[in-house]
Amino acid sequence: SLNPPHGGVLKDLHARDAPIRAQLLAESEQIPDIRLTERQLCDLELIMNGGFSPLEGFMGKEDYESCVETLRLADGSLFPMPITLDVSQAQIEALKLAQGVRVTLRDARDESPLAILTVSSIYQPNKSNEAEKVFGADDKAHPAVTYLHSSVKDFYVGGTVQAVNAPEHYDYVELRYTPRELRAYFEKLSWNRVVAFQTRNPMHRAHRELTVRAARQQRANVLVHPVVGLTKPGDVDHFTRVRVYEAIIRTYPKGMAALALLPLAMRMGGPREAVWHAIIRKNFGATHFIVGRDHAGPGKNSQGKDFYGPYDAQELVTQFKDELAIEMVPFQAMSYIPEQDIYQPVDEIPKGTVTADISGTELRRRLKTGAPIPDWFSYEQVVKVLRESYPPKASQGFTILLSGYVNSGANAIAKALESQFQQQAGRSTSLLLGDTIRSELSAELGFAPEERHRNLQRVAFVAAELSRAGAAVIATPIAPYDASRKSAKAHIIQNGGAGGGNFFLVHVATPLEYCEKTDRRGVYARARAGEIKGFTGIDDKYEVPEDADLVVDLSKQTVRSAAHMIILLLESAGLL
Ligand code: PPS
Repeated sequence: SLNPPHGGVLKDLHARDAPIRAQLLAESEQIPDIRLTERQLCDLELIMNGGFSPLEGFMGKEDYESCVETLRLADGSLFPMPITLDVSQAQIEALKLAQGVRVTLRDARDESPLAILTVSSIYQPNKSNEAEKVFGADDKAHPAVTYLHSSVKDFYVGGTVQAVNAPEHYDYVELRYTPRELRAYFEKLSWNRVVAFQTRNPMHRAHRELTVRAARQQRANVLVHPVVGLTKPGDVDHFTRVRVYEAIIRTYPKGMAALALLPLAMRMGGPREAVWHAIIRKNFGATHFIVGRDHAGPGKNSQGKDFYGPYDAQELVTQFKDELAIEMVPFQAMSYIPEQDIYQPVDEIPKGTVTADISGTELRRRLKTGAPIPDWFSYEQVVKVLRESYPPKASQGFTILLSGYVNSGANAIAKALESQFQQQAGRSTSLLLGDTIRSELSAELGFAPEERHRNLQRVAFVAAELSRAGAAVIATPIAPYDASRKSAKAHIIQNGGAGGGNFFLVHVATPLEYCEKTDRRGVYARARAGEIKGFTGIDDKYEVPEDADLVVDLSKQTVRSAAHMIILLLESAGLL
């Protein structure tokens, strides 16, 4: 039969509170409420469905202190990760939080009531101590420590919760199983021995081989149980990863493996996190749990050293093995042996054998350049999914900002580029000409510094949206201010594409006299005559960019040659 939950009883609060749910729902509308952060939401979901058994709420002062200092709750049961609900002083006052007070915990996305918390204690954590004890160092290079100091509010409120609604999910609903559902699934298939595999990364053949191997060694089935809550900043997004897992699950021997998604907010807490992960998998019914080398590792600390030793996690899980009652299976690093076309555990490969590996860095490089990713490393379907989410440079969108005086020729260059891009199939091209933006997006704005700034940030917003969708964007506002250009650039890099948007600043450095001399519309004449006030170059500044990727000048070169220089710039960046 299946592995009993941690502490013996599955704390399925939805089932427990079902008989009084209508009453709780009615009460939830009458009492003060707290809107949960993303992380609190993940935690609450697992508190309510029993994934965090034996917890029945957020930790009160005693449990918290005991957990931080001893990895145990106040009653002695093993639970290594503090699960806390942080609030501000202002919230405490506004909600009149005090022992015995009941508050509704709401989903911030749709305001729906999820649970009612009965406050047992309100306390101020020592964050530095929490960082030291739980994560090993009060070092901001650790993502959870940064989170603790910069996002976590100053007080914790502890208390048990009563379940009203599970948080709603709209993605991959069919792959989300509660502990109760997963247990029923295992029961139905007579899966009495289940090896759970934790992951926050795309899976390739080596992962498939090591889990198959673990399953065969243990005569067990495999549960691929990836985290889709919060993982390490910079990870591949879970939408992409789940498509990868769906592809990889089909490569397992028939009937061996199942895929279920875990809405966990990881802390990257290494050894403590590994013990926590084991507890969670036990609650979901697994009997075995694969613990990786540097399991849930946060990377390097501010001294450039790893936060935890490579085997610390495995050692800590082993140390608690009797209490955990879920068997630790050490992750066996696998290497490919081309000669035999098989994967073997690295520690079983005889010295001198030729092996092949592709590192994470090398994989990212190949995705970027579109270089082939061999079948022995991954599966065609997996690579296809990754390439869709991380298109090679040649199919990524980009933004070119042509900045310069009025009548610098930026528009002519933009139109020349548009023709050249249209000649090459593949991307759609968007021209954001200065006057189009002014009439379509910024009609109410004038030319005061703040308004010019706003105008450029709107350009950046639109450009980033289009670039992310794969378009070639050419924008030609004057963009006279350095700080405004820099924030536009930052926005586009941040939002203009999966691996970072592509942005180029081209300074159209046609001199003012030349722009003025060739101005057939007479705008400069009107500015000189004082009919237009605060005109760029006349009585408003143009800050020459120090950070242009390219400088062109139509007093010295033709539109064709300027456009060609831009084409060569894009070509050298791999975009054409
Ligand atoms: S900015 O600084 O980037 O917001 O300027 P931009 O949006 O490119 O607007 C330039 C067009 O507005 C006309 N115009 C002025 N330009 C500069 N300064 C002032 N005070 C000003 N007032 C109006 C300018 O002639 C540009 O029009 P087009 O038709 O594009 O040449």
